[in-house]
Amino acid sequence: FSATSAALAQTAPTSAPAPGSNPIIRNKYTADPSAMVQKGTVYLYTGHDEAPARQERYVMNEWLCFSSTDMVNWTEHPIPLKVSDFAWAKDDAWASQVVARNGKFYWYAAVEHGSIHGKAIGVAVADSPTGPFKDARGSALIAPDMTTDKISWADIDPTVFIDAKGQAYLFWGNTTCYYSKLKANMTELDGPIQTVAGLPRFTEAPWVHEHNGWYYLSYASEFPEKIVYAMSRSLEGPWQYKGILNEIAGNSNTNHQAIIDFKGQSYFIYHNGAINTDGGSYRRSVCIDYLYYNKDGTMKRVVMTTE
Ligand code: FUB
Repeated sequence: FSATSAALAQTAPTSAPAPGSNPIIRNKYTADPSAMVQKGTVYLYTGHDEAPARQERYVMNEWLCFSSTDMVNWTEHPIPLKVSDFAWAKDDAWASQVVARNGKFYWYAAVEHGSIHGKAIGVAVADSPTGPFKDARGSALIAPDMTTDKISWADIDPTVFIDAKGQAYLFWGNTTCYYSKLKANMTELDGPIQTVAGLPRFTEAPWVHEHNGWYYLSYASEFPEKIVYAMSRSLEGPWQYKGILNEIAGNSNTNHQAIIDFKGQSYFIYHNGAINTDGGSYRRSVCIDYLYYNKDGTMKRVVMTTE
């Protein structure tokens, strides 16, 4: 990615850091990014695609953490969280998100449950954005329930948003998008699990963010996945579908996005399978491009850049 190629429809503020070349992490395969801004630093959390070349299935045992103050130079931190840190889980360090509250950092992560068939969502907690993180509950926050779930991977891809009144919401899901309030302790649901309506062709990867009084719920749609989005004035809906934000990710069946504002510029963080000859759906790489809004609050389509 380069600052010049970003100038598609608008120009970034001159003070806004331009992201480095895509993919931004090259020493490891990284997937399912989430990001958090804390005190002038961007913390990037990713899954780690460990599948060897030509092995066409996920091998994901841990999550990774990188930080940057300029969106170009990324420091990798010691591995902050592994599937094995959740004693009740057995596999699949899938998508996750870290959020800050009351001086602590809560990491919501999808894993394969160890004793119940299906995917589950756990939550780990730390005093620092870089960890070490420890299981905050000793059990799944969302456990699979095959009496109600139509698929064993229904409970994946958590995203958490805390509104201006301090109410935290957890969104997640595959095929159906769910949400529930979280208690202030961030480790228990507060009320029933609800279904999000108004998200056509929802596959997975919800990400909720706010910008100028609008809430945005972006998600991966169909296969190969493109990122689409809906907008609402309330986190509880109704959500109004707005269409495509980002086309199919190069050489990867999945895409998965995070959206942040940093130093006056919005960024779209995602993954594709573009890095060298071994890259692909099971060896993905995180990329970053600028994100721009229209005057009516809709988002301009993000065109992937590769340099
Ligand atoms: O990385 C495993 C799964 O692939 C994620 O949970 C989905 O969002 C998709 O990216």
